[in-house]
Amino acid sequence: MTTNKNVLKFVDEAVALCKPANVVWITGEEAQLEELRKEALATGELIKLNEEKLPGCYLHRSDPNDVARVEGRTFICCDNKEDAGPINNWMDPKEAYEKVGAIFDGSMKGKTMYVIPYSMGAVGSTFSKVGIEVTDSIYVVVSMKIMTRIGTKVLEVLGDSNDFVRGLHSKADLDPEKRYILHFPQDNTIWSVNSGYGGNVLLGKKCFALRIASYQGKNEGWMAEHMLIVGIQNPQGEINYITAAFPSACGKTNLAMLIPPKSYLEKGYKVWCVGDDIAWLRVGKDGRLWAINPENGFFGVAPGTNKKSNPNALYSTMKNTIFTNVALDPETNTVWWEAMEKDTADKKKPAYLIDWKGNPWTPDSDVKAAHPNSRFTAPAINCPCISSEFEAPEGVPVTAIVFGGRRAKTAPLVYQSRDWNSGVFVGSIMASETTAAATGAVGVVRRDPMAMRPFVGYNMADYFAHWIEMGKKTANQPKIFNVNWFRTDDEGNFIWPGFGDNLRVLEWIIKRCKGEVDAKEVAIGYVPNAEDINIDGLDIDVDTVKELLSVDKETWLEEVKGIKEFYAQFGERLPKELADELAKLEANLSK
Ligand code: OXD
Ligand code: MN
Repeated sequence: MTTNKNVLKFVDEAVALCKPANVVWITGEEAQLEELRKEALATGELIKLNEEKLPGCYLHRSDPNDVARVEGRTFICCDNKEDAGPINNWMDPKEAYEKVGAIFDGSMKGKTMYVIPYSMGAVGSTFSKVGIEVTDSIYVVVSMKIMTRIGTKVLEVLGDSNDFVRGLHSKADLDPEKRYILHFPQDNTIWSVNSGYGGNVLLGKKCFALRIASYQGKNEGWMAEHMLIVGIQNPQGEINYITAAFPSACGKTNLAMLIPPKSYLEKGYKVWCVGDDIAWLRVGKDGRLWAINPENGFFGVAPGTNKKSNPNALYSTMKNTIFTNVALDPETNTVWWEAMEKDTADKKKPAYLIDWKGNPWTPDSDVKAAHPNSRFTAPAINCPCISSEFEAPEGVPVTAIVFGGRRAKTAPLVYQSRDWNSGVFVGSIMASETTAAATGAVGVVRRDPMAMRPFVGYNMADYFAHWIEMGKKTANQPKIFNVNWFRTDDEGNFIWPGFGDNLRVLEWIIKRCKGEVDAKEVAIGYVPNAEDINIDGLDIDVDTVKELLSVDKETWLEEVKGIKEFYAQFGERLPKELADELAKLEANLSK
């Protein structure tokens, strides 16, 4: 399929190591993919769903011990430990190749090896990058078809170049003790073994488009970020693009596809989704930051998604989608997950289902029908509000960057940073309660700078420095904000309605960027005057908005202590600009 010597050498080496029975190159043609789906149906790797109700859709169940990203077993393998930094797990590359090479050795005996050429970003765009993933999993092949652009056309664009990311994946025995997700940024290489979970094995996504790409971006002068990209069209037809970084499973897909509140729809507001998880950002000729979504599909969290919370996401899953670890309704041969009952007339859960592990389930069962991190892998073109710029080779210009986390108290509904560097500081101190997207305890507050804690492929302090550098290179900088949709009252109920109503906050953000609205300066930056957040048609009053926007000095002084502890681990490598911002914050709070 190619004469590219570098690609052939990489595949030959993978064959020599994994010793598959045969090798199949993925061309991207539908006939080949259909054959593979049939094979997966025969082995039970995929289950065909109701062709009338969910055409082209399949259910996949991963091993119950393999349902989320494994941050504890994810490593950055670079020569110097200090270059991986204090947040990442580090392994010496030589040791890693030896140790994990022994696990790969013969792992595909009797199996087929699939070679998937793929492009992150539109094929052939100067912003895009090529990867080759070698895998023994049909689930990976058919999912990569949805999440990236694959096949012969990618090899054609690559030509003789050696500029591609080498990805090697084997399910091996799915042994959690021998599960490793390794990144070799200096070699443009990813090794993933003993897992079949999307975030660990669809190597174009977290492994390449964030961990390896963040390293490439640092060296090449651009940024790879864990951000959605959304376009907000006002009644005059003008579209402003916002990128937003929230930790995993904190509502990026919902914000990227939000349906405006009724009064906004009536006025003519529209929302366009460019991406829901990853943005690659570069400085354009006009001095603005431009963003592309390198992905081709959505790997969204299923539970919680329904016709009310995110109709666009739900609609996106109605055809050519792979569901993983959701429940099966055997009567209709369709899928189900928690919160689907919330938008039905009787609000009742189905009487009988097969749960995500394949066991019988009724509403009386004391387990969830779908795994909390069950997913849909859906083509982006299915989304009713997909942006006309989704494939634009140069991407879209960014008006505002928004950071956010899941915080019950501390952070106000929205605030604006004073300038670029204080915005970098705001991103660097992000904290959030953990979710089911990664293994480990759920609901524990941890620092998750720029929502990139699990995804920076090098030292986090150098990553902060790269952000500061990018600010210097960007003549027309976007403004930087922080939002928190998750503030709770004393009874623990969310105060802000969230979902579509978040547009009310985005509207204020855009007005700020255009200098159309004033704000109040407080210790942490600028907060809105409560009257400037449009609450027409909402059940809350101005006093509640004031509460949502309040900044409690004592809570923030505690926060400062946490930030100091967090920063301390970076030692001398922490950019001075951030230390200065922290000192400023502390001084402001002590006034
Ligand atoms: C994801 C994640 O799957 O962040 O997007 O875990
Ligand atoms: Mn993500």
